[in-house]
Amino acid sequence: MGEFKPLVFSGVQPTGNLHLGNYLGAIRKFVALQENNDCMYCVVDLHALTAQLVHDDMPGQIRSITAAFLAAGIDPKQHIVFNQSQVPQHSELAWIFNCVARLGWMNRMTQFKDKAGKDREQASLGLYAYPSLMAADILVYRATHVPVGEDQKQHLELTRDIAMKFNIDFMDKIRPTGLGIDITVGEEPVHAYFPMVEPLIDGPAPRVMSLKDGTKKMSKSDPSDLSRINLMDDADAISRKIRKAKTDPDALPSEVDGLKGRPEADNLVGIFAALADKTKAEVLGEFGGQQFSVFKPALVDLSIEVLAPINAEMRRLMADPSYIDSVLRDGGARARERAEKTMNEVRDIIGFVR
Ligand code: AQP
Repeated sequence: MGEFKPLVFSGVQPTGNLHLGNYLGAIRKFVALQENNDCMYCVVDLHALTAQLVHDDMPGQIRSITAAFLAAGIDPKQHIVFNQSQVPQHSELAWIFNCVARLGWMNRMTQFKDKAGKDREQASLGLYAYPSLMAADILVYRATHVPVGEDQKQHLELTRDIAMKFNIDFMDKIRPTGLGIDITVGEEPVHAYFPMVEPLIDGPAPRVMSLKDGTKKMSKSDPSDLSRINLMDDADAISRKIRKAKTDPDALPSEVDGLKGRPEADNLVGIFAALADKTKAEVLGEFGGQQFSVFKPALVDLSIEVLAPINAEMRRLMADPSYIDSVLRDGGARARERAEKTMNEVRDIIGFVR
């Protein structure tokens, strides 16, 4: 039995303002993981076309996500920071995965159902095939660990299904190449070319909810700007949004169980816990029995303390687009080299003449 070399990969779409959900659910985990892992962080610009085909300022959006990665503390020299469109191998592998994935699997994707809305006939083929491109983004590097928010869990299960089917269907072709590794999936021994990726979803805020509705996730595409805290919001905006955040009339409970059935309270406590690097129980230990009139100002202060330095650094970096572009070019070149190695192996496994 062998093991795949550990590699962390994740991506963020350049579709609008990054918010606290993207930061706590994804980017902050990216930073923590770089301590002990080889990491690749990607601005997934091809995915952005599934949300909207024509963007007013695509270069600006790509640079702002890159600036957020760097401002949060990702080291682009030690690790790889790049934008997806610089590595055409993602799209090539996605096509192969379109032929591996089954329609029945794709039809179960809840994010497609949510994003396509009622008029599915008008949704693009790209939106439907998005999870197959996401599988390719990860597997073109044979990445093993993927830090994401909870909303991406189903897409990562699909990535595992695609990897498993490829490994099984091509097992007899993989074995003679010597490129595969013997692993067990559940009870089943598999000679695998692609690893079974592990999602990294845990933490106190795997799903940050809207400030206006504790049952909806905080999202870039929510039409109400009051629903989210953007990483580019200044202190006044952060304060206004938290003060206006929906709550209920009761005091905070002293135990985590008391948050059940109180989605807005649960969300604000979760945000506080994540920002303070504490558990919800610890936060309630401090604020249990207090009214929101006490808790909200403390949350405002903490949010500003954590976000202000990131905000300032993002602004500084955004003022120097040529530096950001050089980071992406350098990362793109290093990513292409790795991706081309995988694609040559995949081409050989499939039997394409080259
Ligand atoms: N509310 C959230 N809580 C925790 N994590 C979240 N993520 C997104 N929203 C939350 C995580 O952020 C990473 C990047 O997401 P993305 O931009 O690639 O796509 P998304 O999940 O579709 O994000 P948005 O903000 O909700 O965008 P729109 O409105 O365009 O759909 C992912 O790891 C995601 O899990």
